[in-house]
Amino acid sequence: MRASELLENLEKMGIQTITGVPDSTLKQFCDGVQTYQGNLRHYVTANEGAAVGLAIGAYLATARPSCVYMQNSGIGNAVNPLASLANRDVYGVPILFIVGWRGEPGVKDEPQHVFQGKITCELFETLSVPYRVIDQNTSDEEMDEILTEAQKTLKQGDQFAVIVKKGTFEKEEPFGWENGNTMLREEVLGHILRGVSQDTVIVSTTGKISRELYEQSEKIYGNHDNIFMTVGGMGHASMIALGIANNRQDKKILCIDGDGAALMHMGALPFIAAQAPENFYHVVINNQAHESVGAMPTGCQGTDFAQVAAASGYRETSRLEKMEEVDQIGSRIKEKTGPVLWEIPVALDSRADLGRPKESARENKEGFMEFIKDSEEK
Ligand SMILES: Cc1ncc(C[n+]2csc(CCOP(=O)(O)OP(=O)(O)O)c2C)c(N)n1
Repeated sequence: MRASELLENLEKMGIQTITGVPDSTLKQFCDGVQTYQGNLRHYVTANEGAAVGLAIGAYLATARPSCVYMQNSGIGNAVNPLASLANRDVYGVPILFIVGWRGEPGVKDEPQHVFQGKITCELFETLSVPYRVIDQNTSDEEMDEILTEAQKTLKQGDQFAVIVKKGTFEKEEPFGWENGNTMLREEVLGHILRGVSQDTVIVSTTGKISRELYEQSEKIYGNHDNIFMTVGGMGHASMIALGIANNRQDKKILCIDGDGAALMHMGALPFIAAQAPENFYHVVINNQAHESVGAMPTGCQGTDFAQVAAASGYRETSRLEKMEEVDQIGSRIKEKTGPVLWEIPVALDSRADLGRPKESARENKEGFMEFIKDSEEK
């Protein structure tokens, strides 16, 4: 199936707005959305619930349904506005969902996708959202049938979901763009690791940042026990780091975030600032994109995270544009009182042969908890 054909069909259904958060299963679809020549308005929102909000507003203004796309990990973010606003027992707002299915039962996937994958269809059943599953064998006629069924449901003011299996969409011309930055994310992470003392507790965000940190740490130190990888729960790394910081004031805690993840639950910044944890340090690796899932630009490319953190009340913030400045992070953590945030602009590149953690998520949790245990407890 070609993304452009599906998008044309959505337009024929009266859809004018398409909004969501990118996904790896939907990478080809997302590339197609970026390069689509038709008349759809496209927005990448900060999180999936925000996309539902935008869809509700667009409906109120135009009486037309919108399309909301997401990875199934994002269903949780969408549930609140869906159940308590869009549902027919409240306002009855039609929305067409396109959902990438990671962790489909029987298909090998990463630990963070297994349970979410298992409950994906059940969740839509619970939400009273009828759905159909498509894959690479879905024919044009079958797709027409599905969209006719969707159209009927939308006309009644209800929502409909199309759940997309891996490999459904044909390869598109990738949406090529540059962000103008030159430092490579993986090199920046290596430099941070070399600079910080090994007893620093690191909490890293969802996606390739954690995978690159893992590999760099294994390469430099032969272990990764001081790193907690937030493999799922995108956007929550900084609150996890805060939870550790408040309970272990004898340790320095460094959260390594992505711009897309920081945007997803941006309320964490003023909250962290209000708690004023003196042992909390925050890095935002900013490539203006969701690089891990295909490099679609975030919808907030101009955001200056250093300024946002400063306005939120962080004790100190700055933007580090040179590797020599990145090298100073370790000594600054020693000298400075938190919360401090450093924004680091990086290019869009990543290695094609980047690996994944070899241990199970539970093993990694246990190694990490052993690492942060009080030395007296050990
Ligand atoms: C709630 C949720 N939505 C979407 C995803 C899919 N996803 C995984 S990593 C990622 C991109 C993260 O972007 P950013 O934080 O900027 O880091 P980058 O990949 O650019 O280094 C996305 C969208 C997810 N895991 N969870």
